[in-house]
Amino acid sequence: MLDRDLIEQENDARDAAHQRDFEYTAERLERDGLDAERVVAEVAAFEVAVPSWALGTGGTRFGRFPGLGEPRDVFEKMEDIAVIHQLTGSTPRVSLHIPWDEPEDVAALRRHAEGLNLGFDAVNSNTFQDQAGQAHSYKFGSFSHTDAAVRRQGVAHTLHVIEVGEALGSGAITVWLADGSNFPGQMHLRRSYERVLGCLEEVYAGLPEGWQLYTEHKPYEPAFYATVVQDWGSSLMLAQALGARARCLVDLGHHLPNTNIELIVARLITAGKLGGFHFNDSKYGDDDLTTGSIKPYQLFLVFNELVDAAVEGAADFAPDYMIDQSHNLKDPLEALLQTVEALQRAYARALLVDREALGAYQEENDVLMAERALQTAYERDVSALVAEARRRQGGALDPIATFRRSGYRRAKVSAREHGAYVPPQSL
Ligand SMILES: [Mn+2]
Repeated sequence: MLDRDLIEQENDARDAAHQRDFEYTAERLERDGLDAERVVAEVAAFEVAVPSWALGTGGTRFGRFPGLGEPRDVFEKMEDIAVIHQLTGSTPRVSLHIPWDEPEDVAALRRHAEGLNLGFDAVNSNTFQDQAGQAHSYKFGSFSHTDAAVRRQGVAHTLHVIEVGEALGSGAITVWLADGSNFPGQMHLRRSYERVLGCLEEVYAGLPEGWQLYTEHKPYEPAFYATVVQDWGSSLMLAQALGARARCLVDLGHHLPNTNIELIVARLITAGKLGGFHFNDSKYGDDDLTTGSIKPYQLFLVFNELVDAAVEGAADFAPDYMIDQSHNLKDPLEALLQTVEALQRAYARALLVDREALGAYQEENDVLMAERALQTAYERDVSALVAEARRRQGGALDPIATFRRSGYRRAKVSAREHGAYVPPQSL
């Protein structure tokens, strides 16, 4: 982990300028009746989980260009996440993927996490790849497979993932299925869905006390004609059929171009079925780019719905925030620091929406002023607010500059010289 003194020194060097920026921001907000301290406190309380698979360089089907000093196993991935948490104060949990992160000694992994001041978020199952020694292939599906033996194998794996998660102190499982077909006629559209529901019912029945099940939809890839859980409608039907502890997970990259994602978020909130998020960004498809890098206004509008629901005390509203990205070109650790900052900024701006005024404009059908209420919040400079929130959490005013100054990656290049870790392609 990083030396605490280094973070302090880096913060001290920026302190005078930061104080001036913060005071100006607070004064500017006060003039509009907004409270900077409230935003700082809310952003400081914001938490997002980091997926274990985002710490190594990702790849595409065409190739992968790994960087040096990347983590070789789940223990080293946890060390990198601990550094992100040190610098941001916002990533206290890791989301594991089984079997990629299958620990030989679960208790040892839990002790390792506790030593790093980390916990475990939702665990993820994998029935989209065949593993060595596996009896049946998922080539033609897992939970939707026509052969009951394949379905039983998929359910048994998912229940095993839950068991591992329970031993680690996790409280949720995310199920994303690659099941689907490439050609019309290949798969019976209704029966394949019914088989998926049947398997999920078995998984749901095996949920430990207090656990949640998240169903994650995705429109296409690897199934290019029809994916069984392809949209939020299918995901909502599953969650509603399963019961109160099943909810929908929204991966921002799992929508067709131009989809209004904030509207989907609003619908799922109304249904009491918004389970959580996989944050990332995309231009064309499931690109898994850095959150907020392509459509920052959309990210703000999503957070606007979340803040609105929280303010109104929407029922069954407690979404779980996770990142799901593939870093093919950037240093993964730096990209994740950038991601946390993008989330904090979007959240801070959403907190600065004048909701009373917005509600009045909506009632009066004052289109321009209603739109401007959102744009005004989006255009505010929240840099000093999120920096202050990070510092109050023990983090860095400038996480990326502090990370670069620390020499952490250089140190890991020699320490992790004999790397064997091959991260997966993007999900
Ligand atoms: Mn995802």
